[in-house]
Amino acid sequence: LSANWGVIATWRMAWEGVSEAANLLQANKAAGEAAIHAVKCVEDYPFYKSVGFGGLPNERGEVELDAAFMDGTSLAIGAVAGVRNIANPILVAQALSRERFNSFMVGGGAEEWAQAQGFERKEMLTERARNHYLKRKRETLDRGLSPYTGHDTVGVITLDTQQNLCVGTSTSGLFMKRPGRVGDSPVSGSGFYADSQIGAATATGLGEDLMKGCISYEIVSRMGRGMSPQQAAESAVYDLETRLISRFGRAGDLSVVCMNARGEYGVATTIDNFSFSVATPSQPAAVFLTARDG
Ligand code: SD4
Repeated sequence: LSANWGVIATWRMAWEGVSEAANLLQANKAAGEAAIHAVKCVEDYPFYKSVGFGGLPNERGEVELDAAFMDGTSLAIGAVAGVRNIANPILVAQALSRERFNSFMVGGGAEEWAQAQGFERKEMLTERARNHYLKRKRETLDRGLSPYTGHDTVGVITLDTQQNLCVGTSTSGLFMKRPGRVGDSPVSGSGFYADSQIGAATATGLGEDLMKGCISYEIVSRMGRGMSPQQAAESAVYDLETRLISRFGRAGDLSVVCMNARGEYGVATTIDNFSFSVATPSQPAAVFLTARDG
């Protein structure tokens, strides 16, 4: 009997974390441990401008981070939003997922709790991110462009050999966001969802639009009604895009990855260059680039 496991994540930046998670899963480690490990790799890497340390600041120049963790077997969820000076928001989210109450915390309250629990504090704004922020701010103001671009969330789904599915997300959110703005990434059903009996999904793109369709829950729900991961991802993204265009005039960036309890995966996007990282028993850790309608 060959052991089944899998890991899939949004964006190329997750590759290293995905390959390390693959090693853990292959060694029969738990899905939760593997998902947290992969997200933490991305949070810790200083050159990724949209997650954790080195993430871009809000319009006031302060880094505010969102993260979430869901265990698809117990359906436990933990999340933080708008937190500052916390080295690994994903670890706080995971710890909160073990709390019966108060499992989604924001801002100062979340920071106080994390500090009391002994989570590492850290100045998350790097010189590099500050310079990039100042340069981008100048460029967008000079050209009269919308500053609200350039935002990538890491979302990692893991399936372990015991058939448990977990998902973790982490992001610095929308570039030039207002202080206090929260996107889809820490919001259950929008940025992520996992049910070990069915599958899991996670999203990246414009949170304001992803939340209009509770896209991750929608995808899991479609898999639960018998769709393959690819059918579920494609049809859910297509339907939300169509609804947004007809009701609202336009759709922002919507990209998703998902995996079912058998380790089959699906990907869909409305943008040209969405990359994702994946590893399964038959697929060594690799990055793929999707083309729209591709
Ligand atoms: C947000 N969805 O805060 C996140 C950002 C993101 O690719 O994923 N960008 O809206």
